[in-house]
Amino acid sequence: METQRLRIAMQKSGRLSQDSQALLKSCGLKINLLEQRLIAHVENMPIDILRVRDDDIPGLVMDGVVDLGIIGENVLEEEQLRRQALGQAAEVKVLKQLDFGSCRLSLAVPREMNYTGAECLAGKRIATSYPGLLQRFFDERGLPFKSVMLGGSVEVAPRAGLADAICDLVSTGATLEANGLKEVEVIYRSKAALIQAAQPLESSKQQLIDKLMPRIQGMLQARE
Ligand code: PRT
Ligand code: ZN
Repeated sequence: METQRLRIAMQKSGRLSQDSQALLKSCGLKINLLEQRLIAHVENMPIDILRVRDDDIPGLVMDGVVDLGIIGENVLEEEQLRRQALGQAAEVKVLKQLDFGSCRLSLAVPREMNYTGAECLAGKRIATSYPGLLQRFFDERGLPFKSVMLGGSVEVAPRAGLADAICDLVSTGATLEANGLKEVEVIYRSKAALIQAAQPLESSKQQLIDKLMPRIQGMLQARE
């Protein structure tokens, strides 16, 4: 196994894939991602790209299985909260916040509800895929609530009678609107970020990262 190749994890297919790939290409990495393979070798640099579910990326970086990752801050923060609750190591270095993947994690309630503040939801059932971030929001306010964990289709939970409210990602708000819901609190604002394992890397890998960072920085500035 060639351990000296830098390993970068990115989302295989989803909202972050195209932009992640474009960012790496703009830094001069020659990547051929046409094949449906887990690992893509960068042709012109000692780098391997791992293409995985976005949810797996924070853990892979925290455990040092890969050296860098491109991930939504929402997913990173949620995994950190989950690991911290279990007393597990959850450190990563955030090298750079990126300019894509913008969204917010928000509380939403049925349109007809007379919402006057988070207290309205005290003791209520709230469906979410982000139990850690939701818990933190309610803990900070000293309010009790019941978490309903759903991996997907969170927005249909109130109509299906599974929950009184939801806590889900929003970008345009069209999904909430289509499901008769209204956004009432933003609990977390997120963008994609480039993260690095907390453990020190072999010097050749670190030198490569140090060479790539100004290019990424330059790219981001150019399109500001
Ligand atoms: O398969 P894999 O696990 O890798 O992908 P995924 O389905 O878990 O994630 P994906 O591709 O949907 O999202 C990846 C990341 O993109 C998220 O973790 C966020 O950081 C970011 N992102 C940005 C979003 C959105 N915008 C977004 N709008 N992620 C999800 N949504 C969904 C939201 O959950 C809701 O269903 O889009 C809907 C709301 O959109 P609007 O425009 O109707 O408000
Ligand atoms: Zn996911």
